[in-house]
Amino acid sequence: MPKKTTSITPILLVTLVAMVGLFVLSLWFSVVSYRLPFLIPLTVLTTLLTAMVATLPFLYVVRRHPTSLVISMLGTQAAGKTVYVTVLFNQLSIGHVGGMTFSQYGSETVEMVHSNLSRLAEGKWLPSTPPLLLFPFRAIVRMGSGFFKSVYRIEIGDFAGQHMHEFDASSEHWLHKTKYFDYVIQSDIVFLVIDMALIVKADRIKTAQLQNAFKAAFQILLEKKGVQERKKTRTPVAILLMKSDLCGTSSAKALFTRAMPELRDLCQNRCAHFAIFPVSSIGKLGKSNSPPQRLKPVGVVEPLAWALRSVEL
Ligand SMILES: Nc1nc2c(ncn2[C@@H]2O[C@H](COP(=O)(O)OP(=O)(O)O)[C@@H](O)[C@H]2O)c(=O)[nH]1
Ligand SMILES: [Mg+2]
Repeated sequence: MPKKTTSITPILLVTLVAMVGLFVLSLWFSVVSYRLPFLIPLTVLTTLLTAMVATLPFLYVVRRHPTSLVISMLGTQAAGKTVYVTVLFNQLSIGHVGGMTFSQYGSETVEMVHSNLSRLAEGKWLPSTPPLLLFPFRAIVRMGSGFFKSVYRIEIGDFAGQHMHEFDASSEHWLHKTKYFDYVIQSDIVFLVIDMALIVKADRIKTAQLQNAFKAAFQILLEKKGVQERKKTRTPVAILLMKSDLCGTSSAKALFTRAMPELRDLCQNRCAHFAIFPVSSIGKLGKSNSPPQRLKPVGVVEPLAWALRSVEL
């Protein structure tokens, strides 16, 4: 369990003292203004004030207690998920980025991020995540400041990802029957991960298959989450256009929309919070398509910042 970020006792004491004070004040007003015509408005006002003073500290405490949020990533194998989470965690731990203050949580996460970064620094890509293994990258994230500060304990589930056949409705191993899909259904935020390498190659058949697969998976997701037809899910859904460096981050969105317009429309129509983000975890490929000597990530933090702001709405 993470440490509580605020002790409740002094805040409760302050609330109690304030409530008693306002009660005495209200009594005094009532006695002093016994025959005055504004006795009732005065009493109402002091009662309202008491309620406000009593509520504010509780809101303050609630906002400072970490809210647990699970973020799931849905995408094909080798779409760039593990590199993305590694680089995201590294970016955030460097300092205050995108309005977020961040600390990795748990030794497994720290070790995994460290060993992944060392490998990338050696100019090697990461080994593919073993099938069926779900690795939770965990962190504490603080957003905002002062009274409006919120604290989240986030978990981003990294999974090997799906083979195309798992996205295929006619397959016995269809994605929605897998354990990982249960994790996606229960998650608070969903990242749909699109491998832009596929779209850049202009492989129309594979792109169309992938779009259909995502649409089917998304519809099952809505159904399992109990979102009625014509209603929108409150779960924030972001489409992450991975490897956008291959086409240029500025044109990735247009390219994706041209390649998968139905997926974009479906998400737009059925999600209360939906956004598309071009992402490049590395910035630019190094020699012979290896990771570059210096990572220059583009757009890795934005999806998380957006998602955390969206869950508040
Ligand atoms: N051009 C480019 N290629 C990437 C990027 N991130 C990952 N890759 C490539 O995608 C492969 C798979 O990445 P990985 O994160 O392991 O995929 P995962 O199976 O979804 O976890 C890597 O070995 C790289 O070849 C990126 O930001 N840009
Ligand atoms: Mg992986």
